[in-house]
Amino acid sequence: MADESSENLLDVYGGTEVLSRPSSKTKPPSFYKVIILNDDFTPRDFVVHILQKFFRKNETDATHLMLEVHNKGLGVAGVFTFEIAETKAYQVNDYSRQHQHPLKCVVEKA
Ligand code: TYC
Repeated sequence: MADESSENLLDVYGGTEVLSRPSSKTKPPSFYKVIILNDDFTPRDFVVHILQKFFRKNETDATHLMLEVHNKGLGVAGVFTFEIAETKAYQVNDYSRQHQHPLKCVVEKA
């Protein structure tokens, strides 16, 4: 992907350099939810640990979210730009597998 700064146009106007960019090329970032799924085997305290380690929740918020996921089947751990969401989901799934737990995260457009 081209560096954003390389797309800037350099205008020289009255001795002053002005950086400008065609407004039609700019688009707002899209956001993606990292959704954590319930299962019957992952220990509750491991889920709380995941929410603290990868999603920077405090223990109270992590415990509330873990119980919501346990009761409803799924919950939103966080909302991020695409690459960060994909990386978080990959890291959680990998870490859970390394610890022999079936806990899974998925990514969905917000
Ligand atoms: N249902 C699990 C249990 O009873 C706990 C759990 C909560 C698992 C949330 C996954 O995303 C999850 N041990």
